[in-house]
Amino acid sequence: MSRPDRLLIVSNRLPITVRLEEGSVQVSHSSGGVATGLRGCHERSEGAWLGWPGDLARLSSAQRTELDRKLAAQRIVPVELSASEVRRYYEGFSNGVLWPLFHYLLDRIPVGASDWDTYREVNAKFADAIVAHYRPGSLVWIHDYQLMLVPGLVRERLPEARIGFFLHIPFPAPDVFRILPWREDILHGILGADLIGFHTFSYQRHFADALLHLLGLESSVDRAVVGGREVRLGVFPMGVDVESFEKLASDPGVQADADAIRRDAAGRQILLGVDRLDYTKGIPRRLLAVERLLESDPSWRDRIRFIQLAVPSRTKIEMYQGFRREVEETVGRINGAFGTVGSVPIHYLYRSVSPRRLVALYRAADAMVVTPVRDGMNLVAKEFVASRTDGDGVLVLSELAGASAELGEALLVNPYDVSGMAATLRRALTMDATERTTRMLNLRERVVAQDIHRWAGQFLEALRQCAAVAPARALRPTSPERMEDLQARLRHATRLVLLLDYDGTLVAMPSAPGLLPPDPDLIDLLAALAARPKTTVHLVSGRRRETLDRWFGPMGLVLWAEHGLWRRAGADQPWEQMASVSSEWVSRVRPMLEQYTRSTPGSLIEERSASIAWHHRMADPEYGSMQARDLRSVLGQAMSNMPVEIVEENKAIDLRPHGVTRGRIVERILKSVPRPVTIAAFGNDREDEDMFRALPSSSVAVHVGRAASKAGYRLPDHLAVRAFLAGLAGD
Ligand code: ADQ
Repeated sequence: MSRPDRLLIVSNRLPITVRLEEGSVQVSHSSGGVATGLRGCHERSEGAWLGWPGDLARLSSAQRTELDRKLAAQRIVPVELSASEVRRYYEGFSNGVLWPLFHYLLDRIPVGASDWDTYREVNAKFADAIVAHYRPGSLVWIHDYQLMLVPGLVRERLPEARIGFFLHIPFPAPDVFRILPWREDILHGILGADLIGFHTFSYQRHFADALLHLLGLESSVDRAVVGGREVRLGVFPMGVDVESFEKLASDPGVQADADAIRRDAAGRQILLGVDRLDYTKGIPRRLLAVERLLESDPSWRDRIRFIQLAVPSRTKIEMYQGFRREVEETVGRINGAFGTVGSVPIHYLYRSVSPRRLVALYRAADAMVVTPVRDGMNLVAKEFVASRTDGDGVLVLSELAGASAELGEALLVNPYDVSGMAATLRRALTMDATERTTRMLNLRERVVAQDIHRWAGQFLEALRQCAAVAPARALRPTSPERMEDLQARLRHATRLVLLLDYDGTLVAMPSAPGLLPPDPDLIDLLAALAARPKTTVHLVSGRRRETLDRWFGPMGLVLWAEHGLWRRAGADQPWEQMASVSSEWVSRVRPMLEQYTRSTPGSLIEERSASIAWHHRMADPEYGSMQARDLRSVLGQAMSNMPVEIVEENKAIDLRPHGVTRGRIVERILKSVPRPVTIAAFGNDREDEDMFRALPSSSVAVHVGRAASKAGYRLPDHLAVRAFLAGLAGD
C-alpha cells in the first residue's frame, strides 16, 4: 500500500470483543477475515473504526468509562444499539430477510417479516457517526449487507466524501433481488458510494443488471453515472492472512496436534468440514453425501472419519435453532446406522476452536469439504490451502461459492447433487499423490498471491484513484473564466483545426437518427467559422454521406461520414473511402436486427454503406434497454469471429467494421496539416473519447455533457458549444 490516508472503516461488528474479567473490562482483538485484513490499514491510518461493540448494558458506569478510554486509545468508535434495535435491524432484517434472500433461499424468509424501518433508522445512526468523525480528505470504507443504506445517507450530507462499499455476500440475480419490496431504496443506498466492490464478476454483473432493470440506469462494464457522479464497480476477491496460517502450519506444537488427530483416526482417512452453523453452508446435504458414500461400499465404514466443526452462529434466531436440530438429528441417524462399538463415522463438534487447533485440523485432513449452497466467497477453503505448506490435501469445493471462481484446481461440486458429491468424495479419497500435489501447488500459488492484505490494498488504491479521476466537481462544467482563456488561446492560434462532432455536440441528442437537421443559425455559425483565416472546420459524424451532403454539401467544411470511413475534403471534392472494409456481414446481421425491431415498438434500424445500427431511443426505456442487452449478447456470440465492432451507446447498438474509429481521423489530419497547429476537438460520447485520446498534448479536448471524459474542458450542452464557437467566429 502506498501513502496512508485517514481511513474510516465502518462495519456492523467492531473487530474487538469486550469481556469482564474480575470486574475489569478487557478488550481483545477478534480474529477472522475482515478484522485481520483491515487491522493493518486501521493502525497505519489516523482514522477510526466504527461499529457495534456488542451488548454493553451489563457494564457499570465506571466500567463504561474504562471501556471508552480503551476504545479511544485504539481509535475505535462504538455505535451503540438498543436490544430492540439489535433484534429488529440485525436479527430481523439483516439476518432474517437480506441474508436468505441474497443467498437465494427464499423459503427461509419468515412470512410477515418486516423491520425495514429499524434497518433504516440504524443505518442512519451509522451515517451520523461517520459524519461526526469525518474530516475533509478522509476515505470512508463501509462494509456489507447490514449497512447498504449508509453510503447514500452519507453522500447526502457529505457530497465530496470519497466512499467505498464492499459487499461480502453474493449479489443475487435481478429476478431474486426484485422480490425485496425496498429494492430501489437499497440500490440508491449503495449507489451513494464512489466505488462498489464485489468478490466476483458475476455479483458485479447482477448488480449492474439490477440497476438497469429496476432503476433504468445503464452502466458500462465497470461504471455508472448517477446524477452526474461517476460510480465505479469493481471485483476484489477477498483472501486470507496467508502469513499467519503458514506460521501456524510450521509451528511444531501445531504439527504435533495434527499428528495426534491422525493417530486418533487410527488409519482412517479424514474428511473435514468447518463452518459457521448456517443453512447456507450446505451441511445437511454434505452429511447425506457422506452417508451415500458409506452406503455405496460398506468397506468405507472403517476407512473414513468425517469431522464436522460447526461454530455456533446467530443462536437467537429461531430459524437457526431449528436448523441446528436438523443437522444434529441427521448426524445421529447416520452414526446410528453406520457406527460400530468402537467408533462412529461422523465426529460433530458444535463449538469454536482456536486458530492453532483449526490449522492442526486443516493439516490433518485428507480432504477438506466445503459445500455451501451459496457463499459470497468462503474463506475456509482458502485457509485450508494457506495451511497446506506441505502441498498435500484435496479441496472439494462448491461451485456456488465465490471462491470457485478462483480455485479451479479444487474438485468442484454441485452442492445440491448428493450423489455427485458422494462420487467426488470417493475421487478425493482415492486421488494419487502426484495429482494431489499438482492441484494443491497450483491452488497455493493463487491463494498466496491474493492474500487479505493485497485485497484491502487494492480496494483502497482503487478508491483513491476513482477520487482522482472523477471527483464530483470534475464532472461540472469548466468555469467561464477558463473557457474565456481557452477562447483567447484558440483565437490567437497560428493555424486552427476545429474537429466538431454533430449529434449531441452541435445539436441536441436526437430521438431517432435523421430527425435533427441543422437549423439556419448553425449553418451560419459553421460558415463563419470556415471563413476565419487559417481555420479548417472538420465535421465528424456517424451518419451517411448522403445526409451530410444534403445538410452541409456546398459549405467549405471537411466532412467525415460513418465515423471516418468516408471523407470529403471540400465542396468541390469527391467522397473518398478511407479504409477498405467488407460489408458482407451486414446482410447476415440485418435479419437479427429486424427481429428485434419487430418485437420492440419504437425501435428502428439505420443502415449505412458499411455499417448498421439498431436504435431504441423512442422505445419504452426499460423494455428498450432490456431488449438492447439481449440483442447485444446475441450479437456478441454471433459476430465473435467477424471483423466487426459492436458499440453500445446513446440508446443504440452500432455495428461497424473493425478499425474505423474517430482516433484514425485525428491521425490522418496530423499527417497532412502543416505545423504549428492547434487542434480543438468537441464531442459528447465514447466515440469522441477515441478522438480525444489520439490528440497530441498541445491540442484541446472539450467534452459536452456530464459523462466521464478524458477531456480537459467541459461544456454543459450543445447551446454552450454554439455560444463558445460564436465567440470564436465573431472576433
Ligand atoms: P462467513 O459466512 O462467516 O463470511 P467464511 O468466509 O467461511 O464465512 O468465514 C468463516 C470464518 O469463520 C473463517 O475464517 C473460519 O476459519 C472461521 N470458522 C468457521 N468455523 C469455525 C470454528 N468452528 N472455529 C473457529 N473458527 C471457525 C462472510 C461471507 C463469506 C465471505 C466472508 C468474507 O458469508 O462468503 O467469504 O464474509 O467476505
